[in-house]
Amino acid sequence: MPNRTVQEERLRQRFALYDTDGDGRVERGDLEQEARRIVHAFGESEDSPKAQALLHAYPHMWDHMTKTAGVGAGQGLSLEQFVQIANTQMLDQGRAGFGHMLRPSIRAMVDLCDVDGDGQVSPEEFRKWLGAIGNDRIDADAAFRAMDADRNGKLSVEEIVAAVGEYHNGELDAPLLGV
Ligand SMILES: [Ca+2]
Ligand SMILES: [Ca+2]
Ligand SMILES: [Ca+2]
Repeated sequence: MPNRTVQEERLRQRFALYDTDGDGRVERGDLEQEARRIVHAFGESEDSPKAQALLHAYPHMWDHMTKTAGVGAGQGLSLEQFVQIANTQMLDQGRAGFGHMLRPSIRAMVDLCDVDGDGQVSPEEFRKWLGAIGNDRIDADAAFRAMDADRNGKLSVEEIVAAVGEYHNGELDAPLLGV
């Protein structure tokens, strides 16, 4: 049984993360800025292919969300609108719906922190990820274990997509991953 209170609290956290200029509304520009901040935190040049993937994926995810909700492209969302839209999309698309919307951003984040180039995230690379999104106070190893569904010591894109969906459904205690 999904816990609505936990779900809403987590959406609030996501909203606060996205609202980079802190004006109480999330706009496309907030997402562009957040993507740029992450790219810089990884020490990546903005014109590298990996950086470009994230710089495109973030606003694109926003466009998808607002388009699905029938909100005009230039409009920002209030917290209430954001929570309502996200809840509707999760209900309509099932538990993994939210995660799937985030897949291109998750893919781009995996590529940015993938130092050894195996397409997956090692515990070390995961710490780098958390550092880049400024969430380095949590127990990274415990979070990693919780997300590593097949327990092979690496996080695949699919495992991360599933974890984000479960997190927002209140089923998994993992950190907010910044995507
Ligand atoms: Ca804003
Ligand atoms: Ca890797
Ligand atoms: Ca795994």
